[in-house]
Amino acid sequence: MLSQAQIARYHADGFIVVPDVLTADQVTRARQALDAIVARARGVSANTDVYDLEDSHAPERPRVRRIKAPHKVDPVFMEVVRSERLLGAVDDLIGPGVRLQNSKLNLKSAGYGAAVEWHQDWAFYPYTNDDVLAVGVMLDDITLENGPMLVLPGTHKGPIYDHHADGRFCGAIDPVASKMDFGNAVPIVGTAGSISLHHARAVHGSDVNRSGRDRRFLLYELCAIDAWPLAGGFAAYSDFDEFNARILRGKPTNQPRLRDVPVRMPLPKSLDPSSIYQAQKAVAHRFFGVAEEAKAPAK
Ligand SMILES: O=C(O)CCC(=O)C(=O)O
Repeated sequence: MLSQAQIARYHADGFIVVPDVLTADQVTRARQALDAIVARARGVSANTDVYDLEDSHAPERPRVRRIKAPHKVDPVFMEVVRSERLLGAVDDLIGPGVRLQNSKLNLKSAGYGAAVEWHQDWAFYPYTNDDVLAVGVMLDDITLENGPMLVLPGTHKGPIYDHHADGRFCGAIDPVASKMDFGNAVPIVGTAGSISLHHARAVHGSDVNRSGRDRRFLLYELCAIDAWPLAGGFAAYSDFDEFNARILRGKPTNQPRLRDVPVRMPLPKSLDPSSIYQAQKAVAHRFFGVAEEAKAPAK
């Protein structure tokens, strides 16, 4: 599926964008399923197993920032991750054999969609080896204006940064304390139906969507079958049967492959492990803003 140049670029930078992976029909059906799920958020007043709500959400005027595990909510999201072209690209980078850990759909709605502070996915879910990546499926055209994900090239080969605040995991890198230079971050842009693939150790984040266009981004967390969760990842499976049922290609194994990889445990857990947005509120300094419109109404 991928060219040698694309594979080399992924290993050098820690991410690539591949245009036109989904069919137009798949994009349409994924959007329709998403619209139906969001419509059901009317009347919901607090975060659930499905909805992560913006601070400015109100039951009569729903504002959803993330659908949690959409592959469990509508079959189209399982169909998308199983599609030959998508899995072919993943296989070229971490195969043969791949397991789905989880999925999430960040809505980043026009005008207020929440930022995600800088972080490494690996800080949330370290594994026994780092053949672990996330596929981002663009359900809208993503441009510089509507809050694209930003990735720092080469950071997948570096350290795991501190994602703790006051001794507790918060899922964000403090931009002041870390003294990191975010100046050369690369925006992940493309047309609807394109995908990105980023290494679990790559530092990334994204700003508020201040544009007039939604930026719906469907993410799948995927790993080599012989990569075993050390922390975090186990929460995505109810038991060993589900762990194995989530294999998309290849056969189960009980022999993890161990590699010399840097790990910091995401412990003690954040006060709200079910929401990256809530967890990141604990970080001492933010890099990205909060839209005035998105703040919780004064009580
Ligand atoms: O939606 C985005 O731009 C950021 C995605 C991300 O890093 C996450 O949800 O963990």
